[in-house]
Amino acid sequence: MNEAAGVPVHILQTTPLLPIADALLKDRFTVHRLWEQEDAARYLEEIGPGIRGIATTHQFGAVNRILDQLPNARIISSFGVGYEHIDAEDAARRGIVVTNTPDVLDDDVADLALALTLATLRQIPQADRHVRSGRWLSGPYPLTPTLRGRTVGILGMGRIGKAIARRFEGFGVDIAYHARHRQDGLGYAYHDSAVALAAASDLLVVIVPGGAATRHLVDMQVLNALGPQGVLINVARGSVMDEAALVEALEEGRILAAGLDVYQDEPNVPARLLAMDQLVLLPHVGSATVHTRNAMARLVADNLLSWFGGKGPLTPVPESRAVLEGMTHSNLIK
Ligand code: NAP
Ligand code: 8YV
Repeated sequence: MNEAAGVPVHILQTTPLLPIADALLKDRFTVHRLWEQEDAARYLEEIGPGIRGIATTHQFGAVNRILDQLPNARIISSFGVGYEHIDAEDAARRGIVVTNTPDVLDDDVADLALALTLATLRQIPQADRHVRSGRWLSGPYPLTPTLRGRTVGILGMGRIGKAIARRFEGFGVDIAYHARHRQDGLGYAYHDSAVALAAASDLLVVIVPGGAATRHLVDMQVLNALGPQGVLINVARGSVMDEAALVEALEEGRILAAGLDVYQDEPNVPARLLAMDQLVLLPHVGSATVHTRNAMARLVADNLLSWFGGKGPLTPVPESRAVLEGMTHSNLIK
């Protein structure tokens, strides 16, 4: 219910969210659950004009494809910090604000990046398999590569990149980075391209956003620059990585090993990656703790509650600034 106006506010929810978000949304809005409809297209025709806000997730994909049917929607609240599945500029042209869920997931994603790094270098899953399979009875596990003496290159020095860098500081390694801009006051070496960063590093952690601008930013040139002792950790998006080049680089020993949380075509992982033992493969679980996923789900709901309470969005994406500029408090939710 929009308490100010005393009329129900209709929200379209494209995909399931966690119970914490369901409860908050149900309490205040009339929620239309698209994934439960047998004929989604027909359902949208019926209820579309009445919809004023959208709650969505990465799983739904390109939400812009249904915006023509939602002419009165003014806000898209998306689960996840990455929002490359939404064309936020197109939304802005339609006068629609987009929100995502930054900050609340930084620590868990950074923890996972460090865990994946150590698991890859010290071959923790492989060593676990050595014990479980009984092979320890026939001999010790072989010696592994190390973090010691490595320079860690961080590709992307935003919220999560900084949280990862802070954790690596505790491991006593040198840290370098590349992003579009050099940041004043950061005590890490800046490199002006991904290739230059890889050449200066022997462990590359990728944490830039996905989308067209970063597609295949990590290509064969970057992998060659990382070198035969180099290790790649990707906790960003599969699209950032030229996956075919990665397979080739690993098979040919152009780099030593990799730890991956994300893939080009999730949940499909190429058989050639699955076949290699110098890889640690995770199923996109960077933020996947109960604590963090609940915080993300709550923020999806809170953005809608704040907007329809006339207080504006809590965490709008940069492309939505143009929509928000010029809006006064009184016309924020019109
Ligand atoms: P953020 O604060 O926006 O930081 C992004 C960083 O990437 C910034 O330093 C930015 O550069 C840099 N960057 C953007 N485009 C670039 C380009 N074309 N070339 C080089 N650098 C570029 O984002 P965040 O909150 O840290 O999140 C980063 C990404 O992590 C998300 O978008 C998402 O895809 C991914 N993620 C994955 C998981 C998982 O489960 N594995 C979980 C959460 C997030 P400037 O500083 O110069 O602007
Ligand atoms: C989520 C993520 O798992 O926030 C992101 O960008 O990649 C993850 O935290 C993903 O968005 C789930 O849809």
